[in-house]
Amino acid sequence: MMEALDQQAINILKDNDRGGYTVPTAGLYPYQWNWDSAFAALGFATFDLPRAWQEIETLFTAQWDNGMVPHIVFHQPDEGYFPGPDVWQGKGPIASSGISQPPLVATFARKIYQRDPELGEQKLRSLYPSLLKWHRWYMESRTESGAVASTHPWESGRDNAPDWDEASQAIDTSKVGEYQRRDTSHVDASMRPTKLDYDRYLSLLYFGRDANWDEAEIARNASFRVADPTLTFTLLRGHRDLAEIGRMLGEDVSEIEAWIAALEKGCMTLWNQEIDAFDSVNLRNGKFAGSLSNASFLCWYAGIESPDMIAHLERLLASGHNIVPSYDPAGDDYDAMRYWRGPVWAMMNALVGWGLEDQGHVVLARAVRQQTAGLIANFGFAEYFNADNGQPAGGGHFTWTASVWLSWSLSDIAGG
Ligand code: 2M8
Repeated sequence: MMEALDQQAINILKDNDRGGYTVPTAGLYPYQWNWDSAFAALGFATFDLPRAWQEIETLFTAQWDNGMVPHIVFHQPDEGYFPGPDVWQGKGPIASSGISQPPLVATFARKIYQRDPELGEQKLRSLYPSLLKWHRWYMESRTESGAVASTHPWESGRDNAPDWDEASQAIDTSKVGEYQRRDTSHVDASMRPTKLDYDRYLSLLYFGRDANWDEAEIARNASFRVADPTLTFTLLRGHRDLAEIGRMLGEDVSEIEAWIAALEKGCMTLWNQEIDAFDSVNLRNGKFAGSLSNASFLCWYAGIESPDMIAHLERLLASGHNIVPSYDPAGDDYDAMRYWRGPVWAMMNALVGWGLEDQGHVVLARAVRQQTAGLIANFGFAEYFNADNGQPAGGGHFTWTASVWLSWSLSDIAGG
């Protein structure tokens, strides 16, 4: 049975391959997404290394002159997704959105390199300047008060997380006008963001676009700017891996070492003593969101220890919920089925689990891995899973869930 699941996962990646890049799932997400592609590359690396590298190379063909790597690359027009390229009007060499997404690529490229160092070194030598430029863009344009700022809920990748609720109240939606959503024609509306969420997403998009995606103008005047654990922890971890890559290539990595030191200190600005957890901060008024999310548990992935976060994870494990829920089931805004407000995401579990493994928390790492394997084995390769009962939710036949299955060798542990 487990071999059958391995084969299913391979088939999902092959089915979602559009020639050089992979869509997250057909229909709902018909383009190339940034952090989804990082996972796709890891998945491909288990059976087709050249195709794994190609995924990353294709993503970087969309890199902007300022270093930003967009969150969506619109390779082929598709009426099935909104908002598309005509709405975003990105400024890169090919049609794209105007914001980025959590930078997983340096870390995952290093993992892929380790499978074949000879091919890997050749690939990394040509990718290294582009990776460096992207990380530098994050440090220069987005690092504020120590941590990394998200300019749009879509940039953090956790679209409708409770983290943004308070900060989003400042977004003026009065001029958004009429538009036609496409997502709710693919999946049930109860599993997706609300109409108010979408009005806000569009208002922020229009602001950035009308500012010609000028970072300084967005930093000064956009109504939304939130320091976020997803971006901060993934960038810190990405810097560590980029520095290792640079050393392997014989580069001077002192600039990256300074970034690591800055973010090690800066990520502590996300520590909210009221909930004893890493949290998001609204940079417009300094308020914490008060949200324990699955991104709070990315501290180990970033190489940051925290006994309090261990205690939270143990509490969640003991609570009987599926772990790791995207929002604390004990919190007021918990919704077991609605996207980033409760459900479990296999790809976030992988980041949390790999962080725990790296930091030597083997028992907890095994628990996260085992639960992730169980969810997929029982409920399939869903986009995400109900945190109360494991029911599959959102899109199916999903690239990053298949990639997690393959790259975390979940067939070795499922049912065990
Ligand atoms: C979701 O976000 C997109 C917008 O970027 C959407 O809802 O249309 C998020 O889960 C995001 O993290 C993910 O990268 C994307 C594709 O899987 O879908």
